[in-house]
Amino acid sequence: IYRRGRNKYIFVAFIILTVVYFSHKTDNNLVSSFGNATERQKRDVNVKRARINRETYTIPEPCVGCPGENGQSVSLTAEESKGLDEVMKKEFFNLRASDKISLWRSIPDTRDGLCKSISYPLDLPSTSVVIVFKNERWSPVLRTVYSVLNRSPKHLLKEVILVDDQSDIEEMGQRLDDYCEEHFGELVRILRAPTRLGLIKAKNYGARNATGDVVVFLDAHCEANTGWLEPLLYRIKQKRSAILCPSIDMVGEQNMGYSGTGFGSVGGFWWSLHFNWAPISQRILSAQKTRVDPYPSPTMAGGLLAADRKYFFEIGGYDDDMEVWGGENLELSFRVWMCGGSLEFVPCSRVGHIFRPGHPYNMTGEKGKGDVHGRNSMRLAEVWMDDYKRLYYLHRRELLGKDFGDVEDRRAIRTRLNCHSFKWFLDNVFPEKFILDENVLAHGELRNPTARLCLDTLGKDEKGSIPVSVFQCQNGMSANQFYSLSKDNQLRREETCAVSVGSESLIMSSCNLSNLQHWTHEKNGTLVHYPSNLCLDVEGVANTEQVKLKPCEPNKLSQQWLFEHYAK
Ligand code: UD2
Ligand code: MN
Repeated sequence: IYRRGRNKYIFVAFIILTVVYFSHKTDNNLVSSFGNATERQKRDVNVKRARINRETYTIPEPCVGCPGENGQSVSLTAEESKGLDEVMKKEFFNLRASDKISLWRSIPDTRDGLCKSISYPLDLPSTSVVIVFKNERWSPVLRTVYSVLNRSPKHLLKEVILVDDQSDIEEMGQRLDDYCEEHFGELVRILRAPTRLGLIKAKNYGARNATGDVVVFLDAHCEANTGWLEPLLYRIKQKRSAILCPSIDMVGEQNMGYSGTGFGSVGGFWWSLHFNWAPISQRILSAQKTRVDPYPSPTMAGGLLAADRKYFFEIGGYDDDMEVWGGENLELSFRVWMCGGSLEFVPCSRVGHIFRPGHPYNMTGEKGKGDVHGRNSMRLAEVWMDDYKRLYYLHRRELLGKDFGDVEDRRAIRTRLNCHSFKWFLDNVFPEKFILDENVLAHGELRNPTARLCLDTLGKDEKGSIPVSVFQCQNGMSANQFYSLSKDNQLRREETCAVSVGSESLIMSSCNLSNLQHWTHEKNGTLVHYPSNLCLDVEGVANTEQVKLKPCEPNKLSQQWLFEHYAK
């Protein structure tokens, strides 16, 4: 009996040693089975330190003394910079710098001091984090995952779901499966899309497979910051129909430096249905009890949001007929507001994101071909914008009459939920939004009939200031020639107003109610810049040149202006 017992112990010890031996061996194999072993080792050098103990869920210390520590930017040696241009052209961010940084790094806590003193109840909804990816790279994806795992309270994070939208990157296949299995077990699930879904359908797919009370979407190149999750969940617990967005911090695409963005913005939109940031209005600020309260925003950028999972689908999830990229963010924004919910920004929740100037994947959809954003936006305009869709088509005239697929199911959501009109949205949620042709004194082309020239942006980017120029009139066919005379007497476009600089020059610059932007359109046809008492004049001005301010002469033909439409 004694001998048999001893044999048993020897046997057990042998098994243990074998297991230990093989698990180490697997580790080494992993290192050498992928590309250049030293590269791989260098890359994963800090992974061990990032590993979570799954039984006790002990959060490891982020790497100390490592590149990129505390969110610092990373510089490359001359050697490492070789061929960087090619990398940037393909990835649109500095993958080399990212690969030098630990998968689990410290970043500055960018929250307002007030946030740190808020204590949230322990009893908050459980969460599934859904991250969709197409051709994203190893280090940013895993850094996203680690930041979520390590900075979310254990009892609130049910799972992280990675949806691979048919990536072409070898290491994001089996190797990622193995890695996640080994390091995270059941906490991280990987779903492989059966066909290329595009990010919109991929998000739906991930969320349909989620089991948490709340679904959080993140892009695959994010870093969740300290305390990011609790304020989102707390607000959803208070208000189930609120969709929440964290404040988006910046991770520099050139050097991976993490920096906080101040708050003071809401989401807006261009009538061309692109997203933009707009200043937070006094109306909203004064409704806040403290400066870190969640506050309403008309729209969102799209990538990062939290919603009650069941509520998200009750109001229609995402439009499964939208392709690849674009439009779904405005569609969900309009919809949640119009159908009785709200969209809110949460200053105390902060998540970094790498904004890339391009996409590492093709933007061609089956139906939208090269213009997926255009077709997706048609669908949203046709379903949600009522007559205001005219302002979208004003910018996208070539889309009029084009096929945008079947939207009956989407329109049925409006009926089923008895949603408000788009006018209600504009009046109640975004009263600051300038409507080009409503409540204005005049709008459309602004012509000088004799010269047959019209005011024209010349297609310049209107995010900054641009000159006030002219071009041959296009008979109302070009959005570049659409100007309005507002009831506040501004000569303006969607976001910019004509203002004088120096004695006779004019630029289009962001609108404010300063009297430098004040114009009067006289009965005699002149446009008088009120503060200088000078007139808009095309004398000696040719196509694509700037118009000037000149002393007013009521009968001078170069000072005669006619809008396409006048209010009755
Ligand atoms: C912004 C949003 C993004 C989405 C998009 C409009 C932020 C920070 N990001 O674009 O989430 O709302 O506007 O549609 O607000 N992907 C796929 N399949 C594809 C294409 C992309 O899975 O066919 C993934 C991609 O790998 C990434 C995510 O979708 O993880 C978002 O794509 P992006 O980062 O290229 O979009 P971004 O940040 O320019
Ligand atoms: Mn992104």
